[in-house]
Amino acid sequence: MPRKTDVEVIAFQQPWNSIARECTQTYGPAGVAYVEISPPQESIRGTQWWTSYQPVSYRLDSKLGTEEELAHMIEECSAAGVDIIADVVLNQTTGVGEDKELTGVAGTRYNPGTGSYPGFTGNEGQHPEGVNSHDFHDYNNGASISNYRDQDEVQQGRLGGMWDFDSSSAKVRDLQSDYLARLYRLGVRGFRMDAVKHIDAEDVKALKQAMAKKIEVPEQDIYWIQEVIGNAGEAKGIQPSNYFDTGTVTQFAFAGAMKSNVPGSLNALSGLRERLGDTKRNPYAIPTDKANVFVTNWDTERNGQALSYKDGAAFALANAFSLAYDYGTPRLISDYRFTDNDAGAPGATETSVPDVNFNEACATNDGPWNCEQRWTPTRGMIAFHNYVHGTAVDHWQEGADAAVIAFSRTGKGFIAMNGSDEEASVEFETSMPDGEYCNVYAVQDCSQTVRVRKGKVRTSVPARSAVALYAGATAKAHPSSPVAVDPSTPRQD
Ligand SMILES: [Ca+2]
Repeated sequence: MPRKTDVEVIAFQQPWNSIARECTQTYGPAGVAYVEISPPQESIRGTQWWTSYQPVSYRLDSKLGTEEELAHMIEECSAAGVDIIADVVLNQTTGVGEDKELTGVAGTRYNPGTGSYPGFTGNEGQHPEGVNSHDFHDYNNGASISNYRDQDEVQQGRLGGMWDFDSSSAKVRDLQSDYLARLYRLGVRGFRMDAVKHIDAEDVKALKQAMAKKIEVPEQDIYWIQEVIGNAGEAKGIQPSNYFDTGTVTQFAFAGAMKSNVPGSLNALSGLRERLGDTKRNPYAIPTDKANVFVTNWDTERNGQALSYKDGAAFALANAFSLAYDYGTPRLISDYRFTDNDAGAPGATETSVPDVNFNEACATNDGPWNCEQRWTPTRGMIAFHNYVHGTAVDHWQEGADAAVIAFSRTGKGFIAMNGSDEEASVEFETSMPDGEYCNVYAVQDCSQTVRVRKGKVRTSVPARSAVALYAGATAKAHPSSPVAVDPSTPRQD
């Protein structure tokens, strides 16, 4: 059984020391391949989470930890079999503000009025002066983006009033590829490229080439996940297909499909892979090998366009679908409770986020951290995903209720999902071999098993829950667990 494949978890706004321990305790044993960290570079001060998206220098000294702690986390995670993906913010720096010296979280000075950011310097002493107003676009006298049908405006205008790097400049490219190369040399093995649709695809290509040259790794071997939205109402030049050459692309339409159809109309997810992935059919499609697939991220859980932890059991069910189905690279999130959209991580100050002891934070399902990485269905479905990797979806079936579906992964896995509010008695066919298997969605100690007899599964699926089986999880072969259900798991209601 493969220990890991391609599963990614966003450790949103979590300190490096906390992530390091969670790699050993949870991510590694659970079979997570990558943990995506929030931006590691120095940013503006403030308690809000979005301060991480307003960088002021290339110092690896952020609210989440120091460069030393970052390096230590990368080492610890790597030893646990988990690679780190860094969130990288290259489109913009801070909002344009008053002509006044301010300091970032690590003490670097900048002036948001004049556009002076002396902390953006090269790795080898080049560009010692940092960047100034000439290194930013000056589109339409510094106007903010308003017309998303105009490619130049989206890519050269200011995003919400923030200074927009001139990505076509040789100096900016040298600085930015230096930063990426430095992260790579520290051991970072993936890059989540923030706001890439706001950077011209040709500039993105040139940047990746420059990075590849510096680290002497072929471009196609450098893992980039690019944030592109794929809104059909926007300019052609900012659509996902423009960025396929430089890596995978975020598939927001998958999150939209989850929001629309989970839990009540799971049957409408039939053929989703073709609808979202077949570029011959849909000009905004993202082929499976280019699609980064998620139920939510930190933006969509705040703008109402996706399910989130607030949806409890339905959210767990949607995450299970993303891991059981065969489309794209799955990306989960580990986040915290919020009512105020701006609120930073629990206990965040202007300059730091306090260390989290996940053993304590995840001992209940109503604490300030949601602990999705520890939920029993998350662990079970990651193992399922890794086990069935490379097989196709077959035996797609629908129950009498539109909220009940089942499908198999050829010869290796079976899932029946019930999004309705009533328990469902089901009988489905499967391509799995006959036998008795652990229901890994419901329990992690194999205390619940389901039989496949003559190619059929006859069972009952609780409301807003699932029965998930894979051929590697039998009473004999299943790894032991001291608990049936992790205490952080949301209730099934
Ligand atoms: Ca831009």
